[in-house]
Amino acid sequence: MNPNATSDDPRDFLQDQGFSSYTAEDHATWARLATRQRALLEGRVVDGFLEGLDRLGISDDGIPDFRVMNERLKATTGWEVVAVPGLVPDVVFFKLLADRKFPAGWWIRKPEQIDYIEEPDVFHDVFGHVPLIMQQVYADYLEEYGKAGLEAARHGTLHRLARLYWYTVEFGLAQTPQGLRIVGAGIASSPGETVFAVESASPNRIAFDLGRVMRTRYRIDDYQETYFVLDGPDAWPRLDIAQLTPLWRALDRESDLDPGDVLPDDRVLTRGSGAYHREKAHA
Ligand code: HBI
Ligand code: FE
Repeated sequence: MNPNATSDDPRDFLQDQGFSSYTAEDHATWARLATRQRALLEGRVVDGFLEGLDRLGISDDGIPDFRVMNERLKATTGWEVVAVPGLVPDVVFFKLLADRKFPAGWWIRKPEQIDYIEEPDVFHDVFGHVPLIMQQVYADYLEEYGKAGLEAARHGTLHRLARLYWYTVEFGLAQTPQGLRIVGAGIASSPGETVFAVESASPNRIAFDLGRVMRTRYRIDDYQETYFVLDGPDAWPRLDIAQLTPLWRALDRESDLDPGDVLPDDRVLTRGSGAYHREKAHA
């Protein structure tokens, strides 16, 4: 898929978005996804997300032009979206984030894949991820995540960073004065999970704790059994390298947790019924 799979130089993976090559069908796919998602997100996503979409000029009409979006993004938080062909190696991903560059797939799913794709496309990456990068605290968190990732690569603790990303950037929720809201891009770009994560009685919703999250395995094949909830829409954790190293050392003495586990020390906001995954397992 990429020109040089063993390279850890980000420059080997960057491409041009090729904005003028999108077809009318490509733009129509974006329009269908964005229109549906924006309606579902109203009242379920943090306000900053919808503000970010508007301030970036991300519309329901068609795929955004990265050049236009980047002018606004750079002026606001100093970030930039760069086009990549698909998943890039972990170290490349971390280097880009540490340099305030967000890698986004430039391609878009085909109409027959409208609800399921295996690799992130421009809809997931741009509609799902980029709006919150207009918020300073989130922009700083992502940069710190990239720097922590480079450190984790040296310590052999990449899996802990991947879990943190999964349970915050992809599948995070946040407590807000208006109630529970979505902050994760994996939720915000999925119609089914947008409703499930906020409203279903099935999943656990547990107050975010850095060490707890780094111990917890996740499922990539279905909705999450547990969501971790930030204490506010801006309550992204600080990732201080000096504190992460001893944390990783302590976690190595503890067992990993399964996605549905609930511990006596957890601050449980909703104890899930587990019904959704139980029914699937017996189907
Ligand atoms: N590459 N393009 C892209 N997008 C991602 O979200 C991504 C990636 N490479 C690695 C990765 N994510 C994660 O596994 C890291 O957070 C560990
Ligand atoms: Fe993603």
